[in-house]
Amino acid sequence: MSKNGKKFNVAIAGATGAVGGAMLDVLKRRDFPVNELRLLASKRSIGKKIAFNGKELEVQLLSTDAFEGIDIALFSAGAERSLNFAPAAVAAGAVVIDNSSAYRMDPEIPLVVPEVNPHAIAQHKKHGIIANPNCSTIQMLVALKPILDKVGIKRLVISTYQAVSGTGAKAIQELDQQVKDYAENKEMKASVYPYQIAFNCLPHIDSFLDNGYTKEEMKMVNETRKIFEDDQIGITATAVRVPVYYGHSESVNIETNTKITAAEVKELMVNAPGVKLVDDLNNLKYPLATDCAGKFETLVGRIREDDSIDNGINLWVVSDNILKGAALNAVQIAETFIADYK
Ligand code: 25A
Ligand code: L14
Repeated sequence: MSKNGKKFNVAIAGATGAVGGAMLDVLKRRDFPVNELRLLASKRSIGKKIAFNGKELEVQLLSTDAFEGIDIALFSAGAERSLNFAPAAVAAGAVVIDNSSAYRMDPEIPLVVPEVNPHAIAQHKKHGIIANPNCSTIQMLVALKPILDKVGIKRLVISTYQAVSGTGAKAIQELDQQVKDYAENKEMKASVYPYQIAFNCLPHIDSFLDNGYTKEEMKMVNETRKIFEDDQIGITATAVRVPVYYGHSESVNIETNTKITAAEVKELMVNAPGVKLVDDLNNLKYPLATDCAGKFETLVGRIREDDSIDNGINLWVVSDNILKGAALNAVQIAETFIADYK
């Protein structure tokens, strides 16, 4: 993976969070060529010890002078921290791979899914930052890329069913607590979300905008157009939080430019990088959130033609939002960067 066995000094900003913890795991699982690993978080976590490759590492404060000697800085501590500290990491000579929404729509900053647009990484040279897309967008585009290349895409109608882990560790605890309180006949308290999330569906992810959509829904519209380099694709989305811990599920209705059959789409999915076809109705095989947790692949199934239009296809797309939706995609960007763009 590394050129000439070279190893890199890697920092993780937000190392104690749901995504930061997964970044550590993914670096290990993919045998990323790490020399020094520096774990950074807020005051709350300073001194906390985390094991990596047999060594106990102490969490240090995320600050402007925390990046000396770092080659690659993976950020997942929220947009505000990225805006405050990514420039310092770049000034110290690191390339920043940012998981927040801070830089995604900046036209001078590449927004990358390695299976889809690895070539965009070349633009890192301008600002030293590469943005990691929104979780729901990443998994959808991994499934759509082969269809885009084969027949073109005119319009997408999306509904998402998103896990609480996307909001971070506190939301995982909130669902846990509500389920326990329900079982014990106690009152359920909501603090991370405005309403009870246990046994409920909230059509509300991130904040509302003036157009009536949520930011999460508009991320899918705008980030898809940027990554596919096509402002003409029609896209409309409804993003829903569901009481699932790990794994986002998505219903994706696609209008293609020219006809493609369900059988042809299945064939494409068998060969698509990062995709696992799970579509065997006779044996009740279809993608499930409970099957995607901990896996690197995006599961695609329920592939069928939409007969209400000339060129329509429906997909059900499921992936671990913390892995392909965040930590894995970030580490894959780092791998592509060191292999081809450093
Ligand atoms: O700000 P945003 O953009 O809205 O993002 C909100 C959160 O979404 C998650 C991530 O939460 C992020 O902070 N997230 C972001 N992108 C995501 C994506 N693509 C994503 N989730 C999924 N997909 P998280 O809980 O996973 O991680 C938070 C990490 O950020 C560190 N951090 C926060 N503020 C910081 C900071 N680091 C430096 N300076 C700051 N000012 C945070 O470290 C964690 O690593 P920590 O030390 O603050 O948290 C340690 C533990 O404490 C818990 N905790 C967090 N907040 C509180 C808290 N405990 C009590 N009270 C709190 N207010 C954390 O859960 C962690 O376990
Ligand atoms: O990456 O699920 O823009 O609450 C922000 C909110 C990811 C998920 C992002 C959530 C996200 C998220």
